[in-house]
Amino acid sequence: MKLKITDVVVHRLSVPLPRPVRTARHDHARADTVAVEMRTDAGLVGAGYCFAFGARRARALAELVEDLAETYVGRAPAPQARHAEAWRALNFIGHAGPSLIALAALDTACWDLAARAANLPLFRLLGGDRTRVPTYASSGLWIDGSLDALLREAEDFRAAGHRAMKIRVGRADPEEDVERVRIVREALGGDAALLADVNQGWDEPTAIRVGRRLEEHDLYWLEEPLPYDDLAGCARVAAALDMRIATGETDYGSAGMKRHLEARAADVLMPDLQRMGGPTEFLRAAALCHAWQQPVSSHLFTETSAHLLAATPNALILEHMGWWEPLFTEPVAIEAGCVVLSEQPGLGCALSQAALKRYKV
Ligand code: SMN
Ligand code: MG
Repeated sequence: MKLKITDVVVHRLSVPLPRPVRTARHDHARADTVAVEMRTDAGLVGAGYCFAFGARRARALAELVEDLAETYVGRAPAPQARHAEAWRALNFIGHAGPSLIALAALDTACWDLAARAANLPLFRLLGGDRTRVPTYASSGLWIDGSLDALLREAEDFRAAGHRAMKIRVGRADPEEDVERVRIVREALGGDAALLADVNQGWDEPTAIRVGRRLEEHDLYWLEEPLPYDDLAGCARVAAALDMRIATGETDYGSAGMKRHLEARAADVLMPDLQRMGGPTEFLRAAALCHAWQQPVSSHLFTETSAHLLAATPNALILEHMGWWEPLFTEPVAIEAGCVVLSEQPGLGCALSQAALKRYKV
């Protein structure tokens, strides 16, 4: 069956966060989201989204999505081919920043469509057959929570089926970071992992000094210790510390991940689906990591990243961020520390029409 994309509907949404995101770098209460429905003449619909913190920034993204959608409409949902054309169209304004973020929504929707057209879940279309991907809870343990709140959230995550979770560090007083990590780590006991994210909040000497204290508390990894583009500094931190260092979420495209690998910036890279420009480049980034014998993780975008990691042999762990769950007809299923992939075609979930109305701006 030859399919044709007939229409791309772009929805501007404001999704309230259950709790404001507070890290060494973020303080936001809403995810300003651009959702895409890619429609075909056969009635199949593919879904994708991208987002920014800030309504006007999201409006700019929506403009770019509308513009790039022209390279998809009237064509077959062949994601590699459409991505290559959109990439060429972006050459002048650049292959980083909002260009790639906007492309990600379309590339995701196109892969969803391709899998639906093949009547396969996306991870099977990509050649995977793992139906469970280890995951960690990320929608909480923010930098500003009280100790009581941290312990309650950790309990809630465990009750939801998680066996790993991420705390944010990088407070003005690093002694408080060490104490908060110690207390949460102790409360979790032996069968749950704790990750810590600095969100670029330290300089190199602080990262090495505080990192040494934190590694006494058995962290699964320490994330983004330095400003994201200080690759040489991050490499020195990774070499100085025994625990895993993860980074990469803030850089763009597989070229960004290549720079990280060449600099040996970290032990694990965590490409962000929208900063990659969608699944096409995410998979290239994962393959580059494979060639460098490095594990790969993910950042946000759990619905899609779960499929990509399920089809990636060097995948380590998936970030579970529940912010966009209200947009979809099906929640992502979690059991015993893993996301369980659906056997439904495509992403296994669709945008909910009621949610598109509720969150419309
Ligand atoms: C993060 C980044 C952007 C928004 C929210 C949270 C954080 C993470 O760095 O890794 O989850
Ligand atoms: Mg992070």
